[in-house]
Amino acid sequence: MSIDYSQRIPNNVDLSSDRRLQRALENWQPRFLDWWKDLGPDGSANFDVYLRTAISAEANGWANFGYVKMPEYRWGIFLAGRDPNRVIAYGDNKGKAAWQEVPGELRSTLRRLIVTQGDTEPASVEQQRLLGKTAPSLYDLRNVFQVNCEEGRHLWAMVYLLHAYFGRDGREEAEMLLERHSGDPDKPRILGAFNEKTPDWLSFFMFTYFTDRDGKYQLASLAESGFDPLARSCRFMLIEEAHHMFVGESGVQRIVQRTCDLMKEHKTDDVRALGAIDLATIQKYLNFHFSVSLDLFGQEASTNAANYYTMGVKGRYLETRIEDDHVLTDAGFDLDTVEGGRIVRKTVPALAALNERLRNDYVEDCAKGLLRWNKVIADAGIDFELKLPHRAFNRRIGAFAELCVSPDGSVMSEAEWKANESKWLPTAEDRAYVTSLMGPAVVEPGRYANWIAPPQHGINRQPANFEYVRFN
Ligand code: BYC
Repeated sequence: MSIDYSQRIPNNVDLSSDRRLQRALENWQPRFLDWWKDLGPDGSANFDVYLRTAISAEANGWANFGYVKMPEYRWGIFLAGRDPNRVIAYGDNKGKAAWQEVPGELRSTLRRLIVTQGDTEPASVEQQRLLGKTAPSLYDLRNVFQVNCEEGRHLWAMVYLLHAYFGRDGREEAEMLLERHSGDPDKPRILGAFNEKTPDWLSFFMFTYFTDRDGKYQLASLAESGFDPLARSCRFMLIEEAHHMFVGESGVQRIVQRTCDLMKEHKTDDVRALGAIDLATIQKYLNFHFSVSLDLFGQEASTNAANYYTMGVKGRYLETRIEDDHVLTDAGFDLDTVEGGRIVRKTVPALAALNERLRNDYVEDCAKGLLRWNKVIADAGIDFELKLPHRAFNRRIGAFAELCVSPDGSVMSEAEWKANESKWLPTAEDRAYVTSLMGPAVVEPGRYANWIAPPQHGINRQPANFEYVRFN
């Protein structure tokens, strides 16, 4: 079904045929806008931003580019098309028709997953709300705004499901999504990484590379859900998510490029003296964001994850392409865990290890960007390699949380770890340095801050000096 933009809430779910639901969402809409005004991109309400807006929920030709004032962005409800023959691909309900309504016994489980997913979306907007003040270019400013608007729409996607399928409980949960706030000591966001700060653009690019990539893997698993409206919501969200990860990967790459250019030109490692970010600091930020994002996959051994799978509410990454029985009751899975204070390899029941399996898929994907970043360094003839830290490094969730482990995987005493921490994670001084490079925003079209290289291409093939944001 095509998207109806004539409605107050654009949608492709025939919202006007359900007056009660439409009214309920129209009541939530002003609260969302108030939240956007208070906690969305700071001071941006009057800017004209060159944004893409979805015009169709299919994979090709879905976006339309044009200048939009962000509070007027057409947030709406867009689900990927329905396959009337879709069956559940795994678990106890394998082979049964996908559910169009929520099965009673799965109600609280599904609601909880949808709320956890929904909670991350406004959280990330809150985390990024001040970045516009220090944007390194109009191109980057436009990109953070695009990401923010789409995260806002992802919130709409989950709020629609809560309102449409979970009655009063769902409406209450939708309210709560606007009441918890990132870093709020009394009402924090649900997952750890979404209460961290995103105070500078290196953090932002690392966040969109590593944390949005968790989004990709979680959304892909929920896109396998037996609850078809959730699966279809996530399929469309995944299309939007790809741009966010591109922003992260290319952003880090441009910083690395600039650093390498300066190292070569001035024949020095000391690029801080030249106002750029040294490779060692980039590695520390990478260590932080990777380890915090690994926590988002949950415990290595998780009965929750086993239950989600067996019940058919959350599958594996690309479930239907995996060749096995899709039931997993007899299967084993090899993983690293902790025994007697040491990291040991063990075979555990595959069902219990589904979080770890998804984390493996994620780690493999993360490594690809590093290959590209390292190619920039190698092409400059510089002897340095960015590395993903060991998965046990700096963890708060799961078996490794109890161990002190270095980035190369050595287990050590807490005292030894603390003595080395400043080599592995950004120190207050590193953060102060990176912050000192930020801002004020570079607003001249085609100009870039000193610490980052220009992008290779413009958005929607626009020229290098394109005016992506007009301030009015
Ligand atoms: N922080 O059995 P376990 C995105 C809790 S990002 C705090 O392993 P499970 C985006 C857990 O809730 C994707 N608590 O849990 C990116 C559980 O609590 P209870 C977001 C945590 O359920 C960028 C307990 O520990 N989507 O879209 O298997 C920008 C036991 O753990 C954490 C989703 O996450 C943590 N890191 O796995 C914008 C998908 N980890 O039961 C957006 C939906 C675990 O003891 N969520 N706990 O009270 C899920 O699938 C699961 O909830 C999780 C956790 C994978 C997160």
